[in-house]
Amino acid sequence: MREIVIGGAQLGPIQRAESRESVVARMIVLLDQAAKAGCGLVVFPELALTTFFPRWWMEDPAEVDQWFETEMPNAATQPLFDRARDHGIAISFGYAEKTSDGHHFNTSILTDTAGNIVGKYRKVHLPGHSEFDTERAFQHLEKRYFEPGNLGFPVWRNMDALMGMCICNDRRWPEVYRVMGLQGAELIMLGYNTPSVNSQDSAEGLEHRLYHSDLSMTSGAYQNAAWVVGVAKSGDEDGHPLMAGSIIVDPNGFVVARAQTEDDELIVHACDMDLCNFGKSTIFDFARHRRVEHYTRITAQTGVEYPE
Ligand code: CDV
Repeated sequence: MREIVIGGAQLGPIQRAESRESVVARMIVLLDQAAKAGCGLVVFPELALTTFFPRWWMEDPAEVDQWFETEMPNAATQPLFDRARDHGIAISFGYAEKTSDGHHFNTSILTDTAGNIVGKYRKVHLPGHSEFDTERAFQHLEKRYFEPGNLGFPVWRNMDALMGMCICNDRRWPEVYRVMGLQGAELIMLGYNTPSVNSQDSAEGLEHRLYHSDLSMTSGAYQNAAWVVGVAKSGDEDGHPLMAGSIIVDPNGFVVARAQTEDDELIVHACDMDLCNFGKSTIFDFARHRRVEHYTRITAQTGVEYPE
């Protein structure tokens, strides 16, 4: 048995005016709860340190850059790293990264239990658009503010397990899980900011969004015999609702923990990495069963090519 008690630390809304220091204080409260619950690893959402700023149209590069971190850890996040190290808890969280040579990415990092960064991932699938869209009720400008990630989908050995990360929209693409599955991933962590419905919209709309989020993660877990931990930033950010629904999924595709609120909330499950062994050695024994000669379209084309 290789058990890691994992916490999914959902964050409620972060208003545009809220400082990083204030958000980090909220994250530390969740971390302390996780320590009490015996967690060895805690996963926080995508862009955990700020509001979901890609909804705002900005033209001035200095205004854009205020949302980005140029180093990690930095003054605002050092207390989070310190508390995690004191508790002996590994953490993963997302933030907007500006590199020393001026590139902008939507990034997640993973630490070991001593607070050292052992993995970095940069979001590959950027949803939305890059120009102001007059047809939209609100903007989704990830394609404007970020470049597609350039690190692929690496998997790291950490805490005697094989761990990978992806971010939000990535979770909807089966290729993401499979590329990590092909490196033996036993745990895939991700955070998300997914727009929800407004109060005047139908409840069915939210039900569908939650279902599609679950479906993406449960199928990714099952088809690669890996644990998946998906953590939301949720609730109303300056009038823009984000859905909740953070979950922990076992390697058989079953949801074993689920958030009940749209606020700061910790979900916890004791995840045995050895539970991945059965699926990886039977139905999803890739080496025995995959037929790559028939999969060439997957990397040879992006859009649909219809038959004559
Ligand atoms: N932050 C995201 O990537 N959000 C997308 C929305 C825009 C569809 C998501 O896939 O949840």
